[in-house]
Amino acid sequence: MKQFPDNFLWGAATAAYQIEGAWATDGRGPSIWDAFSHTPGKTHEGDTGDVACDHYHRIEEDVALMRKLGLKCYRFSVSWSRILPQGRGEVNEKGIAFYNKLINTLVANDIQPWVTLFHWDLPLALQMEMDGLLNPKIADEFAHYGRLCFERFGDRVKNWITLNEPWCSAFLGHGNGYFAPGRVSDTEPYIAAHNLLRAHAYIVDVYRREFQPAQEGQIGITNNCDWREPLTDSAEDKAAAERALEFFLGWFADPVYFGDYPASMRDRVGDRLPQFSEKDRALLKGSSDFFGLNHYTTMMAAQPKEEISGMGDIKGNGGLSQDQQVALSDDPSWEKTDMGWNIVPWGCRKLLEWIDKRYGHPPIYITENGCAMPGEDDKNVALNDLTRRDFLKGYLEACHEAIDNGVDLRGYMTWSLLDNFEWALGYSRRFGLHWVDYKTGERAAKISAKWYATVCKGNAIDPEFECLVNSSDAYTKACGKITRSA
Ligand code: PNW
Repeated sequence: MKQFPDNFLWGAATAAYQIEGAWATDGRGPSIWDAFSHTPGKTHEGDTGDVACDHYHRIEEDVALMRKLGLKCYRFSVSWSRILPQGRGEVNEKGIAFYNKLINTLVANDIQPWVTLFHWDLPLALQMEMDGLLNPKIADEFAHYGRLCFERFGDRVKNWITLNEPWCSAFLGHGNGYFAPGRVSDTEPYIAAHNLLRAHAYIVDVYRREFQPAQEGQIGITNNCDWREPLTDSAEDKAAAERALEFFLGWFADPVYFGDYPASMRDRVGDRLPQFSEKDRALLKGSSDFFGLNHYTTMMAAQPKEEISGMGDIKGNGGLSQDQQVALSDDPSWEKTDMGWNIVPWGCRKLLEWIDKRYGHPPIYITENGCAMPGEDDKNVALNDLTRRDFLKGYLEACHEAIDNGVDLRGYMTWSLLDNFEWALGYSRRFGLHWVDYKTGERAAKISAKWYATVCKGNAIDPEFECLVNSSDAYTKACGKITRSA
């Protein structure tokens, strides 16, 4: 039995564009992801988020699923262009009403809302009028939008995440062009990242000065990072692995904790890496009340034998390959998910410990971790997802070990509550604890959901439930035991 600390926060996560649908309903304005997914060739089979999981029309049903899981919190994002269709100016009250209804339903069910302000879906108007993240003035637009959210929702929302994975917006959106707005450049990722960091700092400044004293919530940023394990014990490979982590996570977390980019980046990126003004540096340093981490996988890192050129692909180095010069590889013994991502639970523990050490023992929340598994278009395969159950169990055991080793891990939110629109891969990858029939909108709990419910309700990984999940009425049985012992 692996018991978690009292008050450990169990949750599940989603993002607006991936689940809501209703893309042109009730006055919502378009975002860069609407434009991108509607452009031929950009997503798997031309899939879009037009309907997605139709969550916009299924609040009660989806909160009921969360309730059944025993979630203590639910992380979702606000679609900026649903509440500000032009990105600024006129407020769409119907959009506000939708989020009010969601928040009220969560609160009524004792589930804490964790709200991400920006999960990549920039209002299209701001892309068209001012080049989106490339314009330094975008940080002020972020701050205005943040203020609106704090004003309208902050009486009930006490946990805010400014940005989700700015690495993805910067590198996949402006480096290799794999995500919206689909730009390809060796310089723009650094500019987009810089403006996102400034945007984060400005939003936090607004919250801390105007809202936090009365609303008493917390605010932070969520970054994503894989673990990089040195391929050999050589000093070169160890340095390469460290450099890879600095280019991936240090790029975004060093400015937030230390006020500037890692020295390894300054050395290698040179003039293409922007400088922070004194004002921005001061606002950034110490601008996160907690460390939000999305973690999915691990790769081996080594000093390359030959100079690496080019940008790097989606499995890339966690930044521009040509700048980092790190050679990545897989261990042949590792199993992979349907994303091709290696399943390496100990990498999660090592990353948590690396963060703990580098950033001075911050409170950490894992705000995403999960997996896509193959064959799950078939409902039967999906509902018997013992592989996902094992994945989650492995990663949670690693989290437990990190806590034992002194890491201040306070919560874990799995990705994702539902199968959903997996960005450029459309509906071809399924990460959900619940299977979704995209034709009818039907949801069905997978075995992993039933198992995760035992963890959330018991605040523990209890080996007794491993056999129970194989039985047909696992939900009732598993949950029944917890009720009796409580
Ligand atoms: C994250 N990569 O995205 C996002 O926060 C989610 O919206 C997404 O559905 C989930 O992870 C699963 O992919 C990522 O290429 C997308 O390394 C791509 C990468 C990392 C994270």
